[in-house]
Amino acid sequence: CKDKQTFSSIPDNDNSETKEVENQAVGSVDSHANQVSLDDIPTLAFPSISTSDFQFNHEKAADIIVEKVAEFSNKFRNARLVLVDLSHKSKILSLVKAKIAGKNIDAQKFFTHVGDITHLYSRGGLRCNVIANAANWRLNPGGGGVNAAIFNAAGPELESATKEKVQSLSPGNAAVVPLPSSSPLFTREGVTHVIHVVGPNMNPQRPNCLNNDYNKGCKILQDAYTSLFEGFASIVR
Ligand code: AR6
Repeated sequence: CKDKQTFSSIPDNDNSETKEVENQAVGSVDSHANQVSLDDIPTLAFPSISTSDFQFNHEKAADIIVEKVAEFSNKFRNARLVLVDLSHKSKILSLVKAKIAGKNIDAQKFFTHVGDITHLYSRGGLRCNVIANAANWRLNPGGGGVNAAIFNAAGPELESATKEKVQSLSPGNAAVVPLPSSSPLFTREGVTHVIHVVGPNMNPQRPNCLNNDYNKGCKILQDAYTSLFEGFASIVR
């Protein structure tokens, strides 16, 4: 099985995903093969919020990801959460995988994946109908990192859909934006929604820097993931 979804003994899912598995409690049943199509399972792919440009401490961020995934993943009867990063050398993916081992989290409902979040299906065979964006408070396409990648890949459709929905977002909050079906991310990757999330900023070169105040920072990052996962739950429902 190429659907590598465990944390310690099996490396990240880095290429194509097995599209069908034996019938489980998730997904829709194919009446002919009596199998479940993984493509049909609502899936949120999310990057590690704040840990690159916003310079948030990776150990603390990993603790919060694990805490929030543990809180939410088993609440989803029929949905998956996937933490994504670009490289096999990703420190945050390694930390999360180490910290999650031994926790009571269903490996079908949460796993990690190495790849570009804008090409999860076309290059990795992983269907994710929802992707999260580590956004800036203005919800501008610019900057770098995953924000620029998602706005570039989605085309002007995402910018206009975002502006229709919300003008700005304060740290710790998320906004769900339905993606117009003309967007290349929709047609090529099957992404129907983007959830913008603004995390805490520890980078003095960026707005709203918390000056190393990790009491505030951790609270804001927890709120950001809560808001992200609740936003995803509102789509799945
Ligand atoms: N696919 C998957 N993961 C990615 C990709 C990608 N294409 N690009 C980056 N990552 P960052 P932040 C990972 O810096 O720290 C922007 O300028 C990356 O390796 O994108 O929250 C915004 O406008 C890291 O693990 O977001 C904001 O101003 C994670 O995504 C600011 O950066 C987040 O890295 C937000 O900074």
